[in-house]
Amino acid sequence: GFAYTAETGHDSDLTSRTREPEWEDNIGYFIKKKLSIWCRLVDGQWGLGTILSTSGEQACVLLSSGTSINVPVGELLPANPDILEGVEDLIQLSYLNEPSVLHCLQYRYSRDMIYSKAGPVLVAINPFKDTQIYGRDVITSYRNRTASSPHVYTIADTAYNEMMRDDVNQSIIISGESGAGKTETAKIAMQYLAALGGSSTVGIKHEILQTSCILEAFGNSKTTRNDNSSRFSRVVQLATGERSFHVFYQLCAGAPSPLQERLNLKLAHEYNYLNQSGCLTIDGVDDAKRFDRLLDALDIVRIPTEDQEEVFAVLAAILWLGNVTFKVTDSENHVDVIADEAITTAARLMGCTTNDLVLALSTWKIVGGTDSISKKLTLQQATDTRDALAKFLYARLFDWLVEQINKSLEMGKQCTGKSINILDIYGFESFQKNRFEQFCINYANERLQQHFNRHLFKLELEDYEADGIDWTRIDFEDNEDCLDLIEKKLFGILSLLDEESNFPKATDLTFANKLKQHLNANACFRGERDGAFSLCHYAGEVLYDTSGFLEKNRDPVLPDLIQFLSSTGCKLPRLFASRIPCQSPKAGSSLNRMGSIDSHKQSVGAKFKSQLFKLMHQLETTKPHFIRCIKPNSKQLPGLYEEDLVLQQLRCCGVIEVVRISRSGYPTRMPHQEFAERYGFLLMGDLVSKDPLSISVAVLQQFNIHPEMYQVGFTKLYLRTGQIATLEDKRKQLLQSIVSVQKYFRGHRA
Ligand code: AOV
Ligand code: MG
Repeated sequence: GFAYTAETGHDSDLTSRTREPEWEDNIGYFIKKKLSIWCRLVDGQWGLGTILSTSGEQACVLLSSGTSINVPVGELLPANPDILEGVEDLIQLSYLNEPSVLHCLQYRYSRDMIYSKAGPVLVAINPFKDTQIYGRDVITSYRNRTASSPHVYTIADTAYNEMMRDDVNQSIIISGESGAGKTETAKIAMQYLAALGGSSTVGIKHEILQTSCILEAFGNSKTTRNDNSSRFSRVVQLATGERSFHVFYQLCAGAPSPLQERLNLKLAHEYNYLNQSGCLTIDGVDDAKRFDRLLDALDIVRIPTEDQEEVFAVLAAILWLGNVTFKVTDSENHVDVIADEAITTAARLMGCTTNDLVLALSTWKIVGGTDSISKKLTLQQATDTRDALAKFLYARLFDWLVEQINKSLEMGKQCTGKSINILDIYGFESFQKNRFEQFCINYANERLQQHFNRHLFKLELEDYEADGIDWTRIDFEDNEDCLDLIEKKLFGILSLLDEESNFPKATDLTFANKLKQHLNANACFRGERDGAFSLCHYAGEVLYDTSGFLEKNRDPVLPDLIQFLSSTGCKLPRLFASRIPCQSPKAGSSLNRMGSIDSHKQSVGAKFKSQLFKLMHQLETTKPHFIRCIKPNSKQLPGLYEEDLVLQQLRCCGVIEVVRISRSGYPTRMPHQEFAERYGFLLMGDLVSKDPLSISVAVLQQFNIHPEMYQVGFTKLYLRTGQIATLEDKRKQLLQSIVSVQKYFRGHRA
């Protein structure tokens, strides 16, 4: 619709231009009309003011605080007229620059309007407090359409309606940095969808909501950035002030005494995997109570009691494994396992004999043909093996749980055959030091961005095609180049990484050199010094440090250890059954344990890529809806809006880009009728005989709007950015002159 009421002026000489004029060309106009501008201050912040005068490249600016300063013209940007203060959709802003977007979001945030739109995208700013904008009554008013302001509920509602109407699967894609509110947002969306289910699906409703309790207990932990962060591998090592997965503390605090006895459970501080970070509790969280809730949730999702018992046994086994210690037996640092409560309990809980577990943790069995030899491990190797086993057990446990939950939900589903997927995914990251993890995360986001661009492009095209508009003149950006750089089969970053990972003498530095050698000609790539390289992502340039790339790319998980244990007749918990390969360990498995990639084994990078492709494939069959979560401050506090932090996220999640893309075609669309009513009177001559479409065309011609700047559709007029401003200005001038004529006459009558 039409939402352009800005009082902005452009020189009328637009005819020779094919692009929106630089705003600097209009500074004279801003001075004359005393229009607001943004001025970058010495501290880097933006201040509101008006331009008093310019001389050369310098401008004298009167700030709203009352002081006047001299700044280079380049530090000024146009501000939006007051009438656009706090608009619901950033697309409505006449001037789309960073200070304007920041200000608009801040204006809304400070009034508890934490949701805004950026074209088709919902922007959610974490309030870090209870905002009273959720719950049954609010859900009802969104369902009845008595409420319509931007909200997760509108997104969920649209997804549901489109699923029912078009019989197409939907997805809600939620991204943002750690602590931005992705998981909460996903829960809010689920709440709405569950409420939509109505009374016929009460069972499902309850179940779906319970799954987040289970997934959070097993998948989340306290980090310094978020007390309830969605994490995956932090079983064996913790940073100060952080915790391992919630479920460990819940189990230790809340297990009823029979279970406690069976698992030989101690308090959390007695386990090495939990006591190393100096942080065992979270303010305001009662772990024992949470354990009771977890038990209820597991029941509701129909995980049988025996399976629940096994889950807890595996958790306890992991904790006990962490307490297993070694003593050095010779000058070469070879070790024996210390025979104590830790190793015996861990072995019992894992269903194997103490002796087998001791062997698994302290020796390598190298099998060659029919012979096999045992070799003792060094302290480092043994510790790594122990930790790898703990991580593997946990990872497998988590996968199994997810499988069970999905199965259970599947059973309860009243088959419509259609689904709404909710994707809670880490956002683009750019730190001081960016490593393999950031590389993977950003790669995933690059793919999601492409998905997003294509979707947006498609939406636009549909609109244009329906209205008979020639869309070949619309340029859309694509990030194909960057993706290509990462994914190309020959000489892509991932394939070069795999190549180096397989090469025994390779180091991170040789990898970095190889990248430089093959990719330096690529515009998205730049080889830097000290083994670093930078990539031009859609959200900005990121400098990566290659140290650790090779090691992390080699799959560290050691299923052959589990294989060994099962081959000894170990009765591992049943939940591992499907994952244990049935053949016995084969020659060369020791090589795996030294870290190089077996030809049939996928590297971490390759696995990541194939999982990402699977995900994208799944998403492509759905109609996507996007939510970008923003963290307003790094202190997890309400009411605090740190401009720099917000801006950096707006750039990273591409919010500004989104608005730009949405506006890059013909962002102003107005039905001919509406256009004719608003501007028709500007025409000289007779209007009565003309239809709205002809009036539109006549208005455009009279004001010399260049044909590049608009297209005439069957039903609507499509205008490039800024075009309507000229017409608005003329209209305003004419109206003002009419008003002054009227005043003049009224004055004379009096
Ligand atoms: P994340 O999922 O984006 O981080 P969460 O969804 O866990 O972040 O949100 C972090 C915290 O912010 C929550 O525990 C709440 O206290 C608060 N919060 C978020 N959204 C809201 C909201 N709409 N209303 C009130 N409080 C909110 V991570 O999983 O760390 O990337 O890995
Ligand atoms: Mg999360």
